[in-house]
Formats: sequence, structure tokens, C-alpha cells
Amino acid sequence: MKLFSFKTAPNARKITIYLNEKGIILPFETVEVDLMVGEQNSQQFKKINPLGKVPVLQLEDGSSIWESLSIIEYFEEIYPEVPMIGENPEERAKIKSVERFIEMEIMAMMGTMAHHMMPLFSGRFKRSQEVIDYARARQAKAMDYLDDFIGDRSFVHGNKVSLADISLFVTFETAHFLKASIDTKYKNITRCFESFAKRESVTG
Ligand SMILES: N[C@@H](CCC(=O)N[C@@H](CS)C(=O)NCC(=O)O)C(=O)O
Repeated sequence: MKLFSFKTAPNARKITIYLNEKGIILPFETVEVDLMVGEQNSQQFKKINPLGKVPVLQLEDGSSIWESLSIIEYFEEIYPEVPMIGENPEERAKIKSVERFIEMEIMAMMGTMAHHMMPLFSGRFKRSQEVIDYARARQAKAMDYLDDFIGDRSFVHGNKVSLADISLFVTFETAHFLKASIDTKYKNITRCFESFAKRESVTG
């Protein structure tokens, strides 16, 4: 097997932090695909993932698993300890509900804004202020909901760390990187982000 990754890409970070949380050292190679110089668009990489995106896990038979959540769920079955997506069907479903919500309503909206605003993505799509406004409003609505959902808890779901915390962390780590820090009115999101940032899975 081989894991194709890029150190600073949020969806690849999600897998690195997940593996660190579980204390897993993969018994196979991780290959860096430099997104900054467009290696994801090379013919060689497109044979592994025609979508030209990381992360991708290439299996022994040459086939690939893409989508960070699918890769993580695959690892979760192979390495069940320490559980990061709950310990029973109900917990798994609830953790994935909020994890998907963060991914689709916050991370994806941030990605849409970045695609329409950042020089790195110029030429990729026709830029539109309306799309930026739409994504910003949809993301703000999701942030309002998420902040209320977290309430005074220390973790996004329940009373222990889960994949939902990793998704929250990489989402807002990327926001900081894009100089779009969390609005201070989101006290619960900020608390979860700041406390996760101190974990060894991030600092170590
Ligand atoms: N939903 C996918 C998103 C994958 C994705 O967008 N990856 C980004 C890095 S975080 C990428 O490879 N971008 C390269 C490009 O779009 O050129 C996942 O969760 O894995």
C-alpha cells in the first residue's frame, strides 16, 4: 500500500492527525504530492486518482481509495484501537453527522471562497462575487449552528476526542492559514480549536 498525501493540505492533515491520535505508524510508504507545483495534475498521479486530489490510499492490487473519510474508515476497521468514530452504531452515526456537517458546510464553503479569491486558484474557475457571498453566508449559518451545538463541552461530540474534533481543527487551521481567523463571537468553536491545537497529535 501507499498513502499519497501533502503535508499542509487539510484533508491529508486529517489523516496524519488521526493516525497520530491512534499512535499508528503506517507499515508502508507515504508519498508527498506537491500541490503547490501541480504534481496532482501529472499523468502519473492521475492514474492513481483521476480527480487529481489527495489524500489517496493505493492498495496492493493498484486500486485506490480516495476521500479522507473513506480512508479513515478503512484504517478504523484495520486498527480499531483507540476508537475515533465512536464505539457503537449510534455514536458512529452521530460523530459522522457532525463531521460531515463541518466538512460540507464549513470546510467546503471556505474552499469555494478560496477558489474565487486566492491567486493560487486563478484561472481554475470563472470568479464570482455572488458565489463568494453565497459561500460566506452559508458558512456563517453553519458556524452559528456548530457553536451552539458544541455548547460548553470540551469536545465536538460527547465527552471524548473523536474524528469530529480533527475535522474542526483542520478546518480552522486552514482558515488561519488563509488569514480568515475564527470570529471571536464563536467562543465554543474557538475553545475546541485552541485545546485541540495543544494535543500531541498536532504538536508532536
Ligand atoms: N473531499 C475530499 C477532498 C479532497 C481535496 O479537495 N483535496 C485537496 C487537498 S485538501 C486537493 O488535493 N486539492 C488539489 C487540487 O484541487 O488541485 C477528501 O475529503 O479527501
